[in-house]
Order: sequence, then C-alpha cells, then structure tokens
Amino acid sequence: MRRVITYGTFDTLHFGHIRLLQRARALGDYLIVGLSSDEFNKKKDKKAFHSWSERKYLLEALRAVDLVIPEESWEQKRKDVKLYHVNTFTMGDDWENKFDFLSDLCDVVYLPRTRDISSTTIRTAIGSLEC
Ligand code: C2G
Repeated sequence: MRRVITYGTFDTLHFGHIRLLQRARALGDYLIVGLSSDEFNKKKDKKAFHSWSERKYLLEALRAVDLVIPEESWEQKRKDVKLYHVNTFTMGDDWENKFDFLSDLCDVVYLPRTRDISSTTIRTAIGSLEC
C-alpha cells in the first residue's frame, strides 16, 4: 500500500482543493491530510472561515481522503512521514521546493495549482453579495 500525505488549511473547500486531493490520492492507495489547526493558521497569518472540525468533516466526506490529522507546526512533517510510513509527500506547486528536505524520507511531488480559484476570492465574492 502506497501512502501519500499532504497538508493545508482547506478553508471554504473548492474545486482547486478537490483536484489537488484527487491527484494526491492517485499517487498512491491511501491519502493522509494534515489539516492546519486554527492555532497553526495564526502562524500562517490565515484566519479560516470554517473551524477545524468543520473543515475536517468536509475532507472526511471525500472519497479521496482516508485520514485527517491535525497540522500544528511547520516541524511535524518529518515525524508524520515516519509515523505513518508515508511513501509520497505532495503539495501544490505554489510550494515548489519548499519541502525538498523530506526527499531523504519519501518521494516529494509538487502538483500544478488550479488557476483562478482560492478561498480568498470566494470569501471576497461572498462578502460582496447584496444580502
Ligand atoms: N491548492 C491548489 N489550487 C488552488 C488552491 C489551493 O492546488 N487553487 C492547493 C495548495 O497548493 C495546497 C492545498 O491546495 O497544496 C491546500 O491549500 P491551502 O488550504 O491554501 O493550504 P496552505 O495555506 O497552502 O497550507 O504545511 C503546508 C501548509 O499547511 C499549506
């Protein structure tokens, strides 16, 4: 069984996220998602619209996702790769080369980011709608 891991906030889940998760899952047989905690989001200067448990619920509803674990620090990736016997680490290519330090432990794959969609644009668009 080839095990894949990826990380992110996955706020206002959208098709860019879904495409990333589907391609990540297709790199193996089992996909683990390290989901950024609300506390860790503060370190990333992000404030998610949905709580961690809401974002976890949405991810767990996806066929592509097999396990959701909390992402609480930048440093946990090496431990996670070893703990979960991960074969492949993957992220969107906006992170190109940022995680190459994991390449002694597992394959590192950067997947093309989906253009013209982001949680920020969705939140801005919703905010601009007349209520
Ligand atoms: N993504 C994508 N296409 C988009 C938007 C996002 O492929 N239009 C990908 C990103 O490249 C990332 C994943 O979806 O691989 C999750 O994106 P975010 O929720 O924005 O996560 P991010 O803030 O990049 O956090 O330790 C890693 C960090 O937690 C990543």
